[in-house]
Formats: sequence, C-alpha cells, structure tokens
Amino acid sequence: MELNRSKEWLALEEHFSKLKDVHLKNLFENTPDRVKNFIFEIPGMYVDISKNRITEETIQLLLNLARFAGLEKAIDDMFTGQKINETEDRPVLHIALRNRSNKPIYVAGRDIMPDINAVLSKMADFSEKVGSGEWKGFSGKPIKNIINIGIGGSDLGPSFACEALKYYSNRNLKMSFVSNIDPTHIVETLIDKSAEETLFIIASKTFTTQETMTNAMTARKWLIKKMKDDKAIASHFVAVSTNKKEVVKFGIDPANMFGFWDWVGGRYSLTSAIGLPLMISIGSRNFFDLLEGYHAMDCHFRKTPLEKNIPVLLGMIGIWYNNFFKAESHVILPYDQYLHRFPAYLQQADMESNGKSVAKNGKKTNYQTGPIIWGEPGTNGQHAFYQLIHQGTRLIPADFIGFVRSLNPQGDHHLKLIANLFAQTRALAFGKNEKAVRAEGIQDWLVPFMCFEGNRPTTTIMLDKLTPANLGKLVALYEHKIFTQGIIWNIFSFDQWGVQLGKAMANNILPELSSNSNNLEHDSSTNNLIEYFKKMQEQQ
Ligand code: G6Q
Repeated sequence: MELNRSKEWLALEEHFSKLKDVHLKNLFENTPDRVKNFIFEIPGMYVDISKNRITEETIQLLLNLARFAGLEKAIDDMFTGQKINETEDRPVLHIALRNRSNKPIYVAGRDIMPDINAVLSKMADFSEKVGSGEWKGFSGKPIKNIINIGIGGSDLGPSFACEALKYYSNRNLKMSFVSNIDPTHIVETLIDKSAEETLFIIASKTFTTQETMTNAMTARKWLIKKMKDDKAIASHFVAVSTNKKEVVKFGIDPANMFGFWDWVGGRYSLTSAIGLPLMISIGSRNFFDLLEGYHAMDCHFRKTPLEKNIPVLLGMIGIWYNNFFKAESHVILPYDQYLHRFPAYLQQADMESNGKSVAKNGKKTNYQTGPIIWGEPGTNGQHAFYQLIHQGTRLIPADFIGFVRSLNPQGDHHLKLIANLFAQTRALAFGKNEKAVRAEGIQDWLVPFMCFEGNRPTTTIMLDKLTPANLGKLVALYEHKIFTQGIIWNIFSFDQWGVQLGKAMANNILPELSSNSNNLEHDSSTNNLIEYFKKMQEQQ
C-alpha cells in the first residue's frame, strides 16, 4: 500500500489538522512540565524535543507510521549486512567500521571484522610514524604538511572532522584538503608548502574520479619537479581506495595503500580508511575514541525501542514537518566554532541520501522526500539569516547543538554563547506578542514590525564536551536519522545516481572544449556556451 494512503498516514493528517494552529506557548501552558516527556539522554548527550510542535499523541502516530514502514526490520537488515543498497546490489555496513564489540558481521558468509581491524591497525601504525617524524620524506626530512586529495565523500568527512577535532590535533602537522578541480584549489594549497615535507593522501573509492585524479596528477608532477626524482613518489604519496589496480597504475606502492570496501558509501566513509588524515592529525587513540562514540550511538539505534530511540524520534519529527507542515528545509545550528563545517557535511549526508523522487518500486513518489539542509555556526548566523527563521513566511525546523563545557574557556565567552543558544530557542518558540511590544513603549506604527509570532520549532542537542567520542555520537545520530527517513519515504538512501550523471556528462563535454570541430549535438544553450567559451579563449 502507498505510504500516504496508509491508515497511519491518514491518522497523522487528521491529527495535523487539529494541531497545525496550536501554539507552542499553549502546549507549554497546558502542560507546564511538558519538557519531562520530551527529553532523551544517552551518556554524554541530552536531547530536548519539547520545543517542537508535537504532543505525545503525535509521537505515537509517527511511530505507528514508522512501524507501518517496517523500520524495525530495516534497522535489523542494515546491521546484519542484508543487501539493502539494492540498486547497487550491496549491503550497507558503515556500522561495521566502528563495531567496537568486534562481534562478527558477515558479508557473503565471511566475517568482515578481521579485515576492518587489519586496516585500522595499518592506519594506526602509519599515523604514529608520520606523527612522530619516523616517516621521512625522500630527502630524509619528517613530514609537516598532509594534503588530502579527494572529493565528496572522500573529502567532506575528514575535512569536517579535522576541523571539529582540531583541539586534539598534532599542531606540528598542517592539514590541507584539495577537492575542487578548479586549479586555484591545488595551486593555492601548494603555494607555501615545501615538497620535502609534504605527504599527499590520494583518497578515492574508485580511483577514477576526474577531479581527484586530475589534482593527484598535478601534485605528482609538482613533487617530481621539486624533488627531481620519480622515486620520491614512494615517500610522499599514499592512497586510500578500493581500487588497487588503479593505485598501482598511478605509481603508489600497494604497501602504502589503505583499503576499504564497496559496502562503505562515500558519504558514510569517515570511519573507514578515508578517515586517515583525521587519524594522523588527532592520533589513533582519539580516533578509536571517535569510533567508540559512533558505536555507542549505533547500539542505541539498534537496541532502543522506537519510543526512546533518539535518531528515530528526530527522523520522525523531520517527517512531521516535511510531509505534514510542508517545511522545505531544515537548518543545523551548531553553537561551536569547531563544528563550522558540520552543516556542509550533513548537507551531503542527508541530501545525497534522501534527495530521491523514485520509490523502491520504481514509481515516482507522490510525497516530498529529503529536505534542503543548511546552516552555519551560532552565534554568527544570528547576525545573518536568523531574521528569516524568526519573522519570514516559511517554517524552518532548526537543530541547535551546544556543549556544556568549552574546550577553550575564556572569561565569560562560553556562558554568553550558550545564553544566546537558549535565548534563540525560547524566542523562536514563544515569540513576542503585541502586548509585550507595546509595554516597551514602542510607537504604534512600529508595533507590527516588532512582533514575533513564535511557534517556530527547534530541537536542542546538548553534549557535555566536544570530545572525539561525542562527535562520533553526533554524526551517527544524524546518519541514523537520515536512514530512518529514507525507510519511511521508501527510497534507496544509499545510491547517488545524480553524482554519477555529473561525472559522465563532464567527460562528454571535455573533449569538445579543446576540439577544432564545431559539430556539437547538445541543446542550443549548451552548444552556444561551448562556442562562446572557445571563441573567447582564442582571443586571449
Ligand atoms: C558519496 C558519493 C560521492 C563520492 C565522490 C568521490 O557518497 O558517492 O560524493 O564520494 O564522488 O568518489 P570517489 O571516492 O570514488 O573518488
């Protein structure tokens, strides 16, 4: 039966018609200790969903929908290695990468844990060598610069996490990430680097991605030119990939290759060898703590009844806004400067996973799927786009993320930061009515502009401190939230045909930009763009 014809969906529609005009203010006034029913905790993390436009009945009805969609079985299928990525004919096992229990997980009858552990040990060993200076460049100098060359899932995870966990980093190592094929990215990155002290990590699952291979070849040329010897490659290049053949073809010794597997999706690969730059930067002990945190959330997701399951609840609340309130976007607001790339990271995780419009049966969905994800760290956003969240015409559910303790205590900065976080969620929920504005002696004509309707929903996620383990919990929380929503929408969350399309189309146009022939067979707009580009290039 179609999702939005199910009795569970219809019950939610009816419930929505009753709740849509109810103000959060009334929900809190009617049940003063409302918060009690809407706080969920796991060690180190406290989640308050009370400032959402929900009642206990909403949660029950949403969970009925989750059961109708088969969420419990779907969770089990993922954790037991069923081929849930059907369009690519693979299991989805990023949870195995951080399975710190080490209990066997089977793919095609074979326990994959020994392979995972072997790669982790190899990574730890290598990280230790680089961090301690034991790993030397070709001329005998220790490494000072690590440059990761990768894109999408082979870039966003480690680059976001290196920023997030910078506090724990080895400050003798400078981490850089090159992803864009725009030559500016690699040129600007190499400008202040000494080749003798630079290590490149070429990170690509397929080792065929145009951007990464182009940047890798440029890096290779730069290094050989500077070091004046091809043999320097062995000390300055390592690879992270599933494609040994291409790695060898590039000239990297397979001994310096860190493998992973086709059942790790790019955007879920931070805890695989793709996390190598992070491990080098923060050291293996911190990296293993990160894995512990992921694993704690994985266990919570797998074992906790839906009623208390944090990723499930956040996922279902997202469905409530997306499909019933028709919210179009969801904003992520981390009140921590170290998390400044978290919204960008989640943008890929969420939008590449659930930006689909075909259901598993091959038919177009007749309901909305993944929302637009965006955000910036607080308090910066408050001085920029919060205006639209407070007084604009759209409903934008928001996640506020904060930490009880700052890693860099400095006077009253942290108290001010957190006061802002709490004040924002309060203002968004309760607004400011005409009476309160008038009481401030505001001139009559100005009153409407100074009123805040409120009733803007928020979820507050507090963690005790930005530790590697807590970061792991946070990322896994969102991964499983995304999974939950994909199951409800009955879409395949683990493929990305849109990315493949881009890869193929650029390869078609590339030869045309440098060919003399004018035999173009695209639409008139594309043909003209190509001709304009060629003509202007010739004039220079
Ligand atoms: C992620 C996507 C995509 C991918 C990049 C890089 O889930 O598949 O972002 O990670 O296109 O691919 P390679 O790692 O194969 O270079």
